[in-house]
Amino acid sequence: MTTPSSVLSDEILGQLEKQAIELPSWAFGNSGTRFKVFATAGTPRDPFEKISDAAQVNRLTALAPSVALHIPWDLVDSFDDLRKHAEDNGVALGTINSNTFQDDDYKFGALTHEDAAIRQKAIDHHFACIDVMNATGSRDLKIWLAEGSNYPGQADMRGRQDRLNDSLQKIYERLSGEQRLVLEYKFFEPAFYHTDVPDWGTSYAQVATLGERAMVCLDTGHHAPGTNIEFIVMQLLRLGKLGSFDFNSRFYADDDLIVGAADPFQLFRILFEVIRGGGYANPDVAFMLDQCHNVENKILGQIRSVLNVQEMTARALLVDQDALRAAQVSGDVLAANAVFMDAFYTDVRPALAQWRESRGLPADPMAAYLASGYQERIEAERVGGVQAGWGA
Ligand code: LRH
Ligand code: MN
Ligand code: MN
Repeated sequence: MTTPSSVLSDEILGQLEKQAIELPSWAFGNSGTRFKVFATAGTPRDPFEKISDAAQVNRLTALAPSVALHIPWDLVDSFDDLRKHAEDNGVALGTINSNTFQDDDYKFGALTHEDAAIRQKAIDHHFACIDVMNATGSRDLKIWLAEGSNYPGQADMRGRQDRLNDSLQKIYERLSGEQRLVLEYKFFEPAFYHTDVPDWGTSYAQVATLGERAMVCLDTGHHAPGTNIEFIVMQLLRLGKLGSFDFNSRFYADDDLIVGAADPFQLFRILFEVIRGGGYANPDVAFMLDQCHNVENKILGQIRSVLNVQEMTARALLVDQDALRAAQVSGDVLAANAVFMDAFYTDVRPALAQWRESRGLPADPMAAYLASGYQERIEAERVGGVQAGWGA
């Protein structure tokens, strides 16, 4: 029988120690579908409480040292105070997400709008986000655009692409120093006929014209069913343009379920290509979650998520690269596939639990959270938690 410690070598554990997964502040707020948002006891009432909850995830797993904010959902009077609160809780403020999808003015577009005044309003919002970044010390401005059209003929797709590039250029020019712009794509929703940034190719075409610090964000839930996402990962890494991941999982559309829940094998294949392409533990490729916990406990949902990423990373690191390469070169199809699958089927959980304990972390972070009393405390203290933002 294999002892847990023999499954993961010191070299692999050394790699795993470098893992950092950013949590989304909105995962801690109430969320739901367009049919119903279920309120949960203990839900944060403000961004400070969201950060406190995120810090629990990091305290128990040492995997989540930063938290992404969404503006205006996470607007506060003083970002210096929020930054200090995060630091006091052992985490940092991370990516700043802009939001041009909840304002009546943006009904027919924001950065692509026909009206220059509305485009400028959307550009100004991004300037305000950059001001926030300057206060929080954030590196990345993440832009996801809800822009598109519902009916053929409704919009001048070509003109919108040109205006988008012009708007992005203005935003990019406002960034300073090490700051980056990451442009997220999504194949549909809320627009159903055409979307202005529907795929990685469009995002790449747009950011490639901006400059070195403009990259693509790959949200795993934003592809048509059946898409080979790991191929896209490979290609963007090859082009040096994979800036960040929004991890989540899905059965149907943009379900925003716990990463690795719907298709663990897909997560393994993605992480394998990240490692193969030099994107692992590489500061240029940020790992983030973009999820909602509609019916499950939010803090536990986030703990489960980062553990899923850690487990699947460990398995991907287990792939015997030399054996795989030899089988590929010799055209041994089944041997190559077997090397791949051997790693995927290795249960790394006992070894990870043992390793966690050796580092002073709980072997079972989920159980440790439940035993900590934190959930009971927030349920007693907090009344009237906020929605994640969707209903706002
Ligand atoms: C859009 C998206 C994008 C938003 C987030 C709340 O579907 O993935 O990243 O900022 O959801
Ligand atoms: Mn996303
Ligand atoms: Mn999404």
